Amino acid sequence: MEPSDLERIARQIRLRDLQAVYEAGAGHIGGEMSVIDLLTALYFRVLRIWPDQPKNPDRDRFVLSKGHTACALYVTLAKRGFIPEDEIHTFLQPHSRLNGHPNCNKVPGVETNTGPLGHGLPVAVGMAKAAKLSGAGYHTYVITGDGEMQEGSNWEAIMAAHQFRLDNLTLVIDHNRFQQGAALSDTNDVAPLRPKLEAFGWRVTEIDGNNMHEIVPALESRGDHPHCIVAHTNKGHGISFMQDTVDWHHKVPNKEQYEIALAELSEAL
Ligand SMILES: Cc1ncc(C[n+]2csc(CCOP(=O)(O)OP(=O)(O)O)c2C)c(N)n1
Ligand SMILES: [Mg+2]
Repeated sequence: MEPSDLERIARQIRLRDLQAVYEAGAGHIGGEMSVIDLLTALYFRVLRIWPDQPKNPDRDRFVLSKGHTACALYVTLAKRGFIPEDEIHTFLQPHSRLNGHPNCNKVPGVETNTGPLGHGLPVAVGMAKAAKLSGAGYHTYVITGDGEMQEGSNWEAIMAAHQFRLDNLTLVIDHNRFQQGAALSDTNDVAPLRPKLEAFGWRVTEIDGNNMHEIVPALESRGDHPHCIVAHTNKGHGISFMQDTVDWHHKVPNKEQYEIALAELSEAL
């Protein structure tokens, strides 16, 4: 699929995500809008996956470590055919399998449970190491938040990935410059990320993480080391009044805000 097709799909996913968060009255809309272009490129171009065989052993592995943005993953999985599209209406409802954080025992296509930050990358290192041990050809991708990179467990995993020579692992950091209720720079500022990852022996690519023309080649790039993509994104991307403010980590739009956001995203379709 070409970048222009991917951009169209990402706009549709953004719109459905907004509707789902508004209907459910909860979600993490800012970090969902920042990560949707990355999810779209992965699921509609890069990942070797078969929605009718979610456990096929040859599938590429993908871990959404920033599990609070589960709704964006559900909408993407539904659009790709892993779950019915009309199931998105059940997001956060009693007895729904679409919980606030992804559960691999309930939702086909979810590789591992996430939500407690700082665990997805260590698990992904295990998946990539397992492929090395067994000779499997799959590639492992993981997306973390930038606030999430404050968790020390990530840095242990980063050291291990280098030690294990995991050239079959790609870490994407959704660098939207905000975490929960604060700017990254006002809390525990892990930026700049590139020199830190390079010092740990990783190959690093920096991209505009809301631009398909930069996302696709970065995700498809292969080399001799574990690969980190520092994806510069905008928290709330696509919705003017949400973009780049600290307010929209998990705030839910009121009716008036919803209609403005809906109009902006629909216009882009
Ligand atoms: C271990 C842990 N501590 C705290 C939280 C609560 N929490 C949920 S999201 C979040 C901020 C995450 O920021 P970031 O990783 O930058 O995500 P994004 O900006 O992409 O939403 C926090 C502190 C959590 N889920 N797990
Ligand atoms: Mg962030």
